Amino acid sequence: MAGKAAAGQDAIDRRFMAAALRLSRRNAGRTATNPSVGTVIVRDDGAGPFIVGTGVTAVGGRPHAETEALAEAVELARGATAYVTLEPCAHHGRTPPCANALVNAGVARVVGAASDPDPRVSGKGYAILRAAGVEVTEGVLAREAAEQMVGYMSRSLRKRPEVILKLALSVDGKIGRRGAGQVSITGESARREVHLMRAEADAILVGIGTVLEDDPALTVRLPGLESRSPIRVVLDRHARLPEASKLVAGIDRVPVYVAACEHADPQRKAALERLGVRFIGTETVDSRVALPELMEDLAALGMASVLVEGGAEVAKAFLADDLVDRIVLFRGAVEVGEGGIAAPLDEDHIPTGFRRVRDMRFGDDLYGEWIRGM
Ligand code: AOF
Ligand code: ZN
Repeated sequence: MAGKAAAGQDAIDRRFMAAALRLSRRNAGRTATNPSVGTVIVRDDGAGPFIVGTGVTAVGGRPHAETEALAEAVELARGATAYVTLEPCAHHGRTPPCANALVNAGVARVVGAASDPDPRVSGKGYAILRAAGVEVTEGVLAREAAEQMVGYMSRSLRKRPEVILKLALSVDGKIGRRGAGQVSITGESARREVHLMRAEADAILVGIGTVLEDDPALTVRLPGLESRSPIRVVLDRHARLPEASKLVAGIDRVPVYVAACEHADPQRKAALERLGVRFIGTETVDSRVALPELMEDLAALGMASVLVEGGAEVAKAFLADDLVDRIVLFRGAVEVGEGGIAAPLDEDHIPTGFRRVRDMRFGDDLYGEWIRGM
């Protein structure tokens, strides 16, 4: 294709890939250890392109997106173009390879966004397609796809989850008040946004200080999304987690992991274990839980993204270990005043290497988001 026609096809490809990426978000956070992939199958019989099948990686990770979309398109997939946000798989896992399924369905062209770093796939998916005579275009909206699947990419390539640091700052730069329990810094719509962030993460992490101060439940409490609460992780080197905490109370519905050090009181640990608490990450540095190793442990458990929600010391530790990939700051309109706990960072003190990618407003609260390349 040359000139105008190629440019036209380019625009069409980007449009349908954008649709596939939007679609893939539907199951984000619910497909571990698989990424949530989107597939859109498109035909053009001369009167312009139209969609004949769509699919998203199913909850739990299987079936894969391509299989779902092909099941919808059936015979109409013959001669069509499939837009996939991730290179189609090439391995016989618990499902047959998607690359073969696309070939068998008679798909004429496959447009892919991100390449799959999984060594069982990496390049082989596209190779199967090409060997069967399918036209392949790689890398359409690749950056957007990689950003959307950053957790999966991080877990595959770095053996650790994506770490998102979220902080809510009062107008006077505080994140709470000592001895005051949970202080409301942001309003209702910002709270809903935080719950959405939780729903898309695989784990939420806080320090024991926050648990003792706030007794948070750390669950998703949005109508319809209650079942999407990620596991909860507490940095608690002495295993001080109270048996009567809300975290323990909700343990049957959402697991609680405690990262304690090997010197923690074995009786405390046993008591918590009897209540269902699981212990991880016993490696320590200067008698603190070693965060890089803990992140590796979480990745090994299948966690691709961790939302760090507090408090100040925990945030500082993650920043000091250079483990933060994304920073989200909410700036509320409330003043905390006397006794306030100073925020570990603010909009004017974002570490170097991060770039601002989003600015939003939730009611009276401001939202800023910064990311750093992997
Ligand atoms: C696809 N389409 O929708 C997804 C893919 O355990 P399995 O057999 O499901 O394989 C997991 C791998 O499959 C995962 O590491 C990644 O390479 C790929 N994910 N591939 O063709 C999909 N979710
Ligand atoms: Zn597949």
